Formats: sequence, C-alpha cells, structure tokens
Amino acid sequence: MPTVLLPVPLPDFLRDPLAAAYTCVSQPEDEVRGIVVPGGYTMKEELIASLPKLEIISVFGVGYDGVPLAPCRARGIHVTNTPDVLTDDVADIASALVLMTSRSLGKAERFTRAGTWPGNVFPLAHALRGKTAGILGLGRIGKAIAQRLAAHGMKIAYHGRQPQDVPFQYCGSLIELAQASDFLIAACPGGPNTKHLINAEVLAALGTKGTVINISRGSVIDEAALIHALQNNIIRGAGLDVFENEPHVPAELLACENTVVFPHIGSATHETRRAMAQLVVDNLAAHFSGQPLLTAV
Ligand code: 8YV
Repeated sequence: MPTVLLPVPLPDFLRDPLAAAYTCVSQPEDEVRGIVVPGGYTMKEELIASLPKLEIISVFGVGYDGVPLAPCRARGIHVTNTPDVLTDDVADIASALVLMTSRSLGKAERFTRAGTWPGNVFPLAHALRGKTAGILGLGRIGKAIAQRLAAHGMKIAYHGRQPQDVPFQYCGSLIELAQASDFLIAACPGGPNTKHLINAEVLAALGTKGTVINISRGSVIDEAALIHALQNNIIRGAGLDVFENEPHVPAELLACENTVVFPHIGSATHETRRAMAQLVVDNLAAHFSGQPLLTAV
C-alpha cells in the first residue's frame, strides 16, 4: 500500500476510503508518495522538498493556490483538484450573497426574530432587476454565477485576461468593471497573481452604489481596504464567504452592519463534498494504477 500524508483532518467520507486503500499518516515521513489537502491549504515548499518519494498531491477543492506548483513541476509531482462538481453550489452561494446584501435579508431575519416587527416597518432595500453584476474571472464558476444573476434580471459584465465569446459586456480593466458594477463579484483563482486585486482604488471606483461579493479566496481582496471602505461608506456593502486569514474574521468586519459573512461554505453540501471526495479518491487510484489522471492541474 502506498503511503499517503493527510496533514490536516478530513471528513470521514474521504478519510475512510483513503485509509482502506493506503497507509495514511498525519506526519511527514520518507515513504510518503501522495498528499491530500483541502482547497486553500497552504503547503510549504520545505514539506515537498522533505519527501523524496512524493509523486502526487491531490487537493480536496478546486482552488490549488496553496500548493507551490513550480517545485512540483520541477520534480514531476502531479497535482490534482476537484473542478466542476462544486460549480453550482459555489454559484448558488454567490447568488445568495447578492440577494442577502441587496434585500437586507440577514437584517430582515434578525428583525423578525427579535420581535421588532410589531410597531416598526422594515426599511426598503434595493432591487436586483436592471442592476449590473460585474464578475471578476469568468471561468466555470463565474459563468454559473452569471447564469443565475441573469435570471434575476441583472446585466452581466466581466473582466478577465481576455474577452470571451459570451453575450456579456467585457471590461478591459478591473477599474472599468468596478465603475460599471452594482455588484463586483470575485470569482477568480487565488494565489500571487490575484492577490489584493480588489484594492482601495477598485473599491473607490465601485463607489457608494456598489457591493463587493467574494466566493473565491480572501487573498483577492485587500481586507484592510475593504474594512475602511465599509466603515466610511465608500461602498454600500459586502457579502463574503472567504477571508484573508480563515477562520479568523476581523472584528471590524463583523461590526459592519452592511456586510453578510459566511464561514466558507461555497461547496459545503453533502452531495458536492462527497463528489469532491470521490474525485480525490479516483485521481489517487488512477495515479497509483498507472492510469491517466481525471483532473490534473
Ligand atoms: C474547500 C474551496 O476546498 O474548492 C475550494 O477551493 O475553497 C473549498 O471547496 C473546502 O474547504 C473543502 O476542502
């Protein structure tokens, strides 16, 4: 049985099939040939360098920004992730954040529960129809978000490395997208190339009409600049499923009335997490039996 390193705890439905097929260890050792980590897990280059027999890293998530790809490529270490199976769930959460922020749904629920309704009128919110959703990163998840928000009557604009053959408005820069958007939605990969793309300047361009939504990686937004923009009404609000230093959510952000915060639940359904686990298991099985990988990065 090949030895596989699981450096952090994984759900039973992933750990059990791995334990049945491999010698699973939680600490690095020379015999390790595979590693399984959650999406967003930051793997140190030294860990990779310390494992002479390492052949494959299988990420339980679509985002592999935590894996240092260059040393893996240099040593021929394969990396796999779990795309597609989580696209709809993540897009649903983006759409939920847009609805929650525009219609003040979190506040509305708290208002009703607190018994505030009798004698009070809940303040009017904002309609989605006719508003523009600006999507940063029109990949698989970005397109699924566009489809959902178009169904709400929204116009769709996007920014990415290049225009695509889609019926949406392309903006040549992120500033231009922010200016055009009522909702600026981060759906791009994390990692150094997208770190703090949404910064103070972009938030100023989004302006008081605008709300920031993030379902990708916390690193894409400069969180300090976001807090400043929320506290000073430079933007209208934020809906966030991801943060720079998870699971830590800055107290300043929690204190902002105009934010909705989720504990990174984009892919967190029974169905999707099981499908993701199956892809991890299948990729490892393919690798160790000399078959082509299903979802190589
Ligand atoms: C996590 C995610 O992987 O897919 C991603 O990139 O961020 C999530 O789905 C999740 O925490 C499961 O490990």
